[in-house]
Amino acid sequence: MAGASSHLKPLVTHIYTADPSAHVFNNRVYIYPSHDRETDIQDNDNGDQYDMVDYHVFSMDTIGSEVTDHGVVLRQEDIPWVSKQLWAPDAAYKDGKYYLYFPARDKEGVFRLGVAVGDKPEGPFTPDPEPIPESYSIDPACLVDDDGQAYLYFGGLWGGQLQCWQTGEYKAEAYTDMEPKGTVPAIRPRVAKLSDDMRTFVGGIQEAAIVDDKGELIIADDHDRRFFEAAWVHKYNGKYYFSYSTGDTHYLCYAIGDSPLGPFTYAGRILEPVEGWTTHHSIAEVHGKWYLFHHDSSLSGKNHLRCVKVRELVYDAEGKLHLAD
Ligand code: FUB
Repeated sequence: MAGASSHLKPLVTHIYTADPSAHVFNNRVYIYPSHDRETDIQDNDNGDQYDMVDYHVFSMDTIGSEVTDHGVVLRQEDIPWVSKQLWAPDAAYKDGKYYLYFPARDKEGVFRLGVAVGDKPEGPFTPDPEPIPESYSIDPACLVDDDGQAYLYFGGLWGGQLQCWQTGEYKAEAYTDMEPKGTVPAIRPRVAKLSDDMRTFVGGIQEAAIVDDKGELIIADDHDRRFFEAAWVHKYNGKYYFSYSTGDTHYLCYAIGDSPLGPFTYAGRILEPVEGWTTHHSIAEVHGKWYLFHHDSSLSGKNHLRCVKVRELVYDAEGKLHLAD
């Protein structure tokens, strides 16, 4: 089992990994991370330095046990619509198939979401030849609810281009504004229901509201609480926990709702800033305990060369989340 300070250690050190999406499939823990790589591209607010070209899958019996690297399961060169930047992925299981969701820039430089399908949780995954119709921005995260309905959450500001889609159409000129300012509502994360075959949206894309304890939308200037990227939804005691990164203030926060579509009421921070600019995570129950999977830059000291770590989480009597160690 994990030792007292095992959360300080990267899960793997032979490659750089980030944005871990963790799931238990067939009683085994699977992690779907980004695969960071060396580049000469200088750090910028666009995230150009995150120049990834493939995905690996990792698995282990349980937290603290030996990690298996299943190797490359999807390559940029095998996805016809992609030009660059395979960013944070997620995976889901439904009706005998495994689905790998991923963001990447299309040939026009616009971030879209793709899906690739496999027969096993460790892949390999065969990508659909086109991105998911209507999809945009980054960081897809999939929740398959208890009734079998699947939801895809997504969106990310700045280099993730969510600010370009405020009218429902891509406005390239909004790219450099980065995001609204002042007391107007902050840009909201997106959610869409997935079709039974998990490859298209049904019913359109909705904005998921994150509200304060008075029910007011979080405002644009509230960078300590507004959504930036890294959406993740898990279910606990019948409630939907929407967690996310605040980007430039470097927190992982969460909000709780009664519906998978929101609204979600802000509930606090899960993680204070760690080493490195980005923070991105997932939350999963593994053999009766809950864990936070996240990354930092401690392995390299460089923002774009990150490493995945895992920490235990506990709930208090009110359902609030806390780090266990
Ligand atoms: O890994 C590339 C990007 O950095 C992700 O898509 C964001 O969430 C941030 O972690």
